[in-house]
Amino acid sequence: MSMSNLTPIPELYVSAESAQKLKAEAGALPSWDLTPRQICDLELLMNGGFYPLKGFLTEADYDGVVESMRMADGSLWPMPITLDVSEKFAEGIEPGQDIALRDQEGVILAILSVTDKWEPNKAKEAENVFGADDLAHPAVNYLHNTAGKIYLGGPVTGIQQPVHYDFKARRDTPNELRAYFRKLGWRRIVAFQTRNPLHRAHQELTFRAAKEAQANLLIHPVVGMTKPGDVDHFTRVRCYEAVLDKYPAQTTQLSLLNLAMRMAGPREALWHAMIRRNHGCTHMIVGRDHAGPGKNSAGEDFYGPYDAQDMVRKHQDEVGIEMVDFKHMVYVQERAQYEPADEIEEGVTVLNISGTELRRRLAEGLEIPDWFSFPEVVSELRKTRPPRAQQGFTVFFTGLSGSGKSTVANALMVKLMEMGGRPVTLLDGDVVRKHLSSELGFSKEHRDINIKRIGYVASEITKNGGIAICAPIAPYTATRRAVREMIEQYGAFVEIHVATSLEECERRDRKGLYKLAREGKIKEFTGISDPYEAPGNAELVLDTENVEVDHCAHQVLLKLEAMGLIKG
Ligand code: PPS
Repeated sequence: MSMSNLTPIPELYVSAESAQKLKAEAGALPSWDLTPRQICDLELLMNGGFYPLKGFLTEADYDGVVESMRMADGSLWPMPITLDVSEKFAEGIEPGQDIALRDQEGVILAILSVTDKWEPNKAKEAENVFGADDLAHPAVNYLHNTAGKIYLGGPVTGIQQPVHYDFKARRDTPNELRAYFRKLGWRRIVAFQTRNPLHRAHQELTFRAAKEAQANLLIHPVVGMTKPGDVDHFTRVRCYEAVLDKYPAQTTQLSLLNLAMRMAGPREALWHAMIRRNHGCTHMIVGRDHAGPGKNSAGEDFYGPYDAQDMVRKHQDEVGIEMVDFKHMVYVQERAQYEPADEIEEGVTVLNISGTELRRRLAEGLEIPDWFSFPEVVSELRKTRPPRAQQGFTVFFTGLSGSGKSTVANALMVKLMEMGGRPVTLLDGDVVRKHLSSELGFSKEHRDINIKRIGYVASEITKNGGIAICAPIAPYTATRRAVREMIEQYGAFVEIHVATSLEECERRDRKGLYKLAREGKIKEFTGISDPYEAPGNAELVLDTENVEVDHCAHQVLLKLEAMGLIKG
């Protein structure tokens, strides 16, 4: 790239005046409601973050990018930026047509002039771009299970930026950052890409990297979409702001990047480097296993630890950004300071706290020493991840009709209320069917809808720090798993199989339903004329035969205590 790192970069926006006019005209076009990931991609396309792209990839560009990281004209680009749509939507669209791209509230952000429409070979895209067609990779999973079947490509005309309500002052377009660097006279700028909270080691390594490159530092965290399970960006930005104060004044800037990461390791690192170049940076720190997605389905790493560094090093001249090695910093107890791990002599005491250990300490409310992180950062993390005994959670009873789910669930609720501390809600099968699912019957489809509604309410309760106790039959394993996944984003999911046998339930027949079911007067009755798939991985299995209700509820309390969810 011949242009200086600080001259303006081409954007895809039209003038404010034309935007007004286009927007009015675009109302009549077929319109596509962008997904959250597509909104991230579109923002960076329009503001020059994805320069030299001028729109969503055409088929020829896509083929080249997937095959060899080169577009049809030979220019380097490692990541397919494609507009995936449903088959149904694609049926009505032909090349030559314009479509309006809308955000999730329906605001028109851009116009796509469609030149290409095709069905991609997703298995090939997965193999080439992500290294394996393995659903354990979050982007491969997205490709097969979330993305639409058809891709549309063509140039984009930008009308307006996606709206953000959070941290507005910390969001900068490439040209805003370039102008800022120009104004401050910054010529050499090292970018630090991150999706995690920064601790002291990161602060030390980034500062050292900037010093060694005789450059200023840009902390450039991703706030668009990161790896599922990461600390949410609201918390992280409050942490970054606290860390920003620790750098010498005027050396360092913080700016938020609305990127949707793919966790594509080497290709992703190169993509990150190009994006940082577009934002006016001259250097970028690349670490071990940069943008790695974790383990594949065979339990091995998707990429080699230095693949990302090799990739960026190989292309850095062509991109116009220099890679800076990420120095692994460790705390040397004797000297009470951080030092690069490869410069430390034998015999000194090196301290470290792994990510897993940090999460354990947060979950259990244990000490996190000052040498490891800044107190302000720890306090933000503690607010978001309070100890387990203060977090919300869900207890999910499952079992046959008449197994005793409701009785034990009621006893548990009373005991938890007696202990106090968190609000408790009981979502009993019968209660739910009265208030949430009164229109539903007992077909597989209706049972699934019913359980997913319960799961949704329980996940909201869990998110807000309460205790949800659910007691439906929930006969299907896959549906219970879906509910577990929904809830585990926010807190623990404790599945309890009330394993009273069918014979015993039928013998008790408390509601007289089994008799009616046997007579064929109730259809699709669980255990008689409809299946019950017993859980294989429940946290607890309760046998209620010849056991007091009180004792069953007590067993649940002991389990909750062992999991750290309540204090004994
Ligand atoms: S499910 O499968 O989880 O959606 O069922 P659930 O919402 O828990 O509702 C079960 C209660 O509905 C009564 N009932 C039936 N159960 C099973 N199969 C059929 N066909 C049926 N028809 C009515 C029954 O009283 C269940 O209550 P519990 O408390 O489980 O005995």
